[in-house]
This record gives sequence, structure tokens and C-alpha cells, in this order.
Amino acid sequence: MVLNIVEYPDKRLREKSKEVTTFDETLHTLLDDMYETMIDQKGIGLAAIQVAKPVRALIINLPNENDEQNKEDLIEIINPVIIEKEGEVYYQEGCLSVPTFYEDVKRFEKIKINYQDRHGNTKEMEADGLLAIAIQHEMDHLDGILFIDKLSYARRKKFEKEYKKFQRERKQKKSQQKVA
Ligand code: Y12
Ligand code: CO
Repeated sequence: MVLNIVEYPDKRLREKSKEVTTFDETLHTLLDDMYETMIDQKGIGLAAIQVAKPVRALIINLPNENDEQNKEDLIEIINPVIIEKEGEVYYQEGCLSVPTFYEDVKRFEKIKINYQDRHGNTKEMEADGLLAIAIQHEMDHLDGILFIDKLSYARRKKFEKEYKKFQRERKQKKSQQKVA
């Protein structure tokens, strides 16, 4: 089932998500619904809080070298912890909860994480490139942090102005659709 995406400035995005302790059908349905929602919205990563579920679960499905997003490449990450990190890299990030806005953000270049899969099995993963960036972006969501929080004062101001304009225009479009 495709779920609604919680959008900035909704306060729920600021919640600290709770550790997952039960690896049951409810969790599996949530992960399946998150996948459907992410694909429906043309995303490559999603944290549970973005569909209003404050639990430490995230999914990532990066496109392959042919730019195809295959479900076999889907990564489900529960209760992640960064255990090693090195380097720094800038990448222009976007977020389904902050539509239409993209900005350069600094992240660790390489990370190693401990996490659990949907069955509760403990795993370890080393990531670099886009995967490392996506994991860090989604892990921030688990602690109520958005990529826009990492911008300089000037860029944050620019964001707030542009985002208000986007919200105004979208509202206007919706009310015009109602009349027509
Ligand atoms: C690198 C950086 C950030 C991430 C986190 C995951 N981010 C996304 O999946 C963002 C998706 C996104 C999709 C949008 O929709 C389309 O492109 C059609 C979008 O567009 C609009 O808002 C209009 C914005 C963001 C992973 C890796
Ligand atoms: Co995001």
C-alpha cells in the first residue's frame, strides 16, 4: 500500500525514532509499504518516520549502472549504528519530505555500519559512494535531522524562502483544480 509522505515543516519529522524490538509481520508490512511508497514517489531512500512510523528502519534502492532501480538491489536497514567512518564528500541531496529542494551536503566518504535485517539477524556493511551518502541521510531521519539542518545560515534562509514559494504555488494550483 502506498502511504502518505510526511513533509517539512511537519513536527513529526523531528521525532527520535524508537529501536525496533519485534521483527514480525507488522514490521514486514511496514517495510513493504515503504518500498511501494518510495517507488511510487520516485525516491531512492526512505526512513520509516517519513511515513509517520517513528521506528529505526530505513530502505535504500539505488539505481544500477543502467539507471534501473531493481528490487533485488533493495537494502533494508533496521537499528543501524555507524561503527567506522572516514573522509568527507559533498553531494547534492534531495528528500521526499522536502520536495523540490536540492542542496550540497557534507557527509563521511566511507562508513561501516552494524544493523539488523527484517528478521532480526545482525549484519555489518561497508559503504562508500552514493550508498554511504544515502545511509547517512536516512540515518539522520531516525534522529529527527533533515539535510536542510546541515546548510549554512545563508543557504538555509534561501531554502526557507524557496520552500514557502513552492508551498504557496502548490496550494494555489490545488484550489484552482477544485474550481475547474
Ligand atoms: C543521495 C542523497 C539523498 C538520498 C536520500 C533519498 N532521497 C530521495 O529519494 C529523494 C527523492 C526525490 C524525488 C523527487 O521526485 C522526482 O524526482 C520525480 C523529488 O522531486 C520533487 O520534489 C519535485 C525530490 C526528491 C539518497 C542519496
Ligand atoms: Co530524506
